[in-house]
Amino acid sequence: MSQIALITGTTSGIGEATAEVLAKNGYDLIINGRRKEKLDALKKKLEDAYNVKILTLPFDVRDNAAVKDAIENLPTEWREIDVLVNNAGLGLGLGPINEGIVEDWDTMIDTNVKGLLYVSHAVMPLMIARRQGRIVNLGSIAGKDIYAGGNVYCMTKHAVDAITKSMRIDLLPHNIRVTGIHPGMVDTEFLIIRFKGDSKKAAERIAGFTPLYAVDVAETILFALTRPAHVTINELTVMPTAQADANNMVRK
Ligand code: NDP
Ligand code: 8X3
Repeated sequence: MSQIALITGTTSGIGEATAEVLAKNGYDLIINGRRKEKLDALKKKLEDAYNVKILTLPFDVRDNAAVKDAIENLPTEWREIDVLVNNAGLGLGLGPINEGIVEDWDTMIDTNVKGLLYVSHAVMPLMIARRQGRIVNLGSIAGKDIYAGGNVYCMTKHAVDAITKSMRIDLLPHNIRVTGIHPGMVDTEFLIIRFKGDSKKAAERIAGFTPLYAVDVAETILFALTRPAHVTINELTVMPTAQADANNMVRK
């Protein structure tokens, strides 16, 4: 029987690429994001290309009532979730903390931290009942290092790192394996969103070196998921070759 993976934030970037890589490898998918039309298009694309089933589940991860409702009302055949990929997230702004915008801080904390908790809280009981499951949390190099102007985004990703480690301990008796994935810079819509549509600033951030592409991260996730049952990948940090850490890179 095929495994079922629920991936949050599949309407672009790493989530979309992960959906494609997992579909190609035979997973049936529950795909989430807020942009319903993009979810519908992805469902069609993946069902046409691969022999898998896809359920679209649009909700805002910040809305705990919507998250609970969506998971509690999953059709019976979709309730045995084997894999949860907590991917939905964003950065907003890159500047000194004293110039930060409080609404942006709220959005990042509500999405990257509280959203991940809400979705996990709804899905964990389904995994615990079956004594099996995998949770993959998208952290970042920003959850391992701090860089100038990263402040609140870095804080949210440090929180993801902390909660990933906590989950691993608390879910150990339930046979649920928990993996943190920590990418360096990836060329996705993330950059445009971070700079609020300023494509020049977004391009500058990855100028002069080859960044990661979303598929590179998706394949890293697949690697973690395809280890034998007795092996858990606790975490993987995946970087562009030109980037050593959050603060050191070579640009041409
Ligand atoms: P994208 O902007 O390309 O994708 C983000 C995805 O998250 C979209 O599908 C978006 O869908 C979804 N999303 C955002 N907010 C919500 C919400 N409130 N509810 C549901 N879905 C939401 O970015 P990436 O693919 O680059 O980012 C994915 C993850 O990887 C994030 O957690 C990010 O922090 C992390 N990451 C990114 C790196 C990078 O350099 N790009 C590096 C390291 C980590 P929609 O708008 O339709 O809701
Ligand atoms: C996104 C990567 O280095 O811009 O998480 O923070 S970085």
